Amino acid sequence: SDPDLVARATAAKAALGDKVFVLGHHYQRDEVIQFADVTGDSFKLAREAAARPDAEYIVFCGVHFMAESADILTSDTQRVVLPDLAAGCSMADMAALPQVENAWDVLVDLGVADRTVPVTYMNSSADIKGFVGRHGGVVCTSSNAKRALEWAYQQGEKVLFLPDQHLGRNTAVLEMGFSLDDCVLYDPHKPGGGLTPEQLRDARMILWRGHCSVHGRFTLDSVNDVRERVPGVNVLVHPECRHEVVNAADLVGSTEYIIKTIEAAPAGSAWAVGTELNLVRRLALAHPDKQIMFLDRAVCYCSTMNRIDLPHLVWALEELVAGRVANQITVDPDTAHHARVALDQMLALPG
Ligand code: CIZ
Ligand code: SF4
Repeated sequence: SDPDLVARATAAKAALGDKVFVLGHHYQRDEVIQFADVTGDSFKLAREAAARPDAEYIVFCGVHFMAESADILTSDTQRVVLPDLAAGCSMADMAALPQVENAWDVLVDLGVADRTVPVTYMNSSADIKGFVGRHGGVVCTSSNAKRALEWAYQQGEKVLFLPDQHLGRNTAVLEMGFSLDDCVLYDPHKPGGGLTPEQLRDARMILWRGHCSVHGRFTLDSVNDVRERVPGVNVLVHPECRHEVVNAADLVGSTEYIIKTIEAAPAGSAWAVGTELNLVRRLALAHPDKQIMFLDRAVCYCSTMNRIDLPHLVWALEELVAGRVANQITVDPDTAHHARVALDQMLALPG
């Protein structure tokens, strides 16, 4: 990266000292990750921020919903900064609050809402987490989705799973023994979700029609192709991938699981990894004794994650040095309260 920008970022961090804490999501660019005080997935990062109450400024190198979660979990005196406000998440954007409220109204009209528990993936806006908290539901991550769903099915008979259809389906079918027919896909752009009242009444799992534009790109062909090219390769994918991809993979898990698996892998082993490319490239560089490759031949970064680059980070830090808090992310107190309820419910999950 540009030596002048590296020097400026270093100087700004030094000037701010313990007042600033920089969080770097695993999918961030190398030029940004080098300045992260801690790296992790969105949930780990939000908790790290909350565990540092002395850090007045949390600079979140990640996407918007992650900065919101950090604002919800940190104290009122801590301020969360997102270096580029355009760093959103296409998956989180696929579930807007009015759409989810509409879907709930459909379930109310059918008389099944009181038996339905909403569960939302961490990758959703604070508004959606707040909705879920208001309706007795829970947040989940890709590492505790099964436990969250097991809890939800103790509270009710049906789950409305937001916003990632793939995480919901993969968890229900591959980890909980549901059949594909137990799941229906609710399309927010169609009246009634594009489903008949019978389908909505019978389904145990109502999956929101959302997906990750990065993980959704891996196909069964990507898996077959790499197995042909690299005999003995282990295919390791994130549960945001399509069902047929996860089904064909050898191992599936969260980013933290992917990192631990690669770290523990024997020298000489070969791995095709189906997750964001910045992380896969860093894993390959860190483990030259293992053969680590991207699952697909095409390059796929998360374009919104990549909006946070070194110039944006330098700008955000230098603003703080100048006494200005630019790009602060705040969640209104009422939404934050209910979102916190759903997050705390996740923290209270057994196991
Ligand atoms: O796909 C993502 O954006 C992930 C893995 C987010 C997260 O929870 O860290
Ligand atoms: Fe959203 Fe997918 Fe990017 Fe993660 S990788 S921030 S889920 S678009």
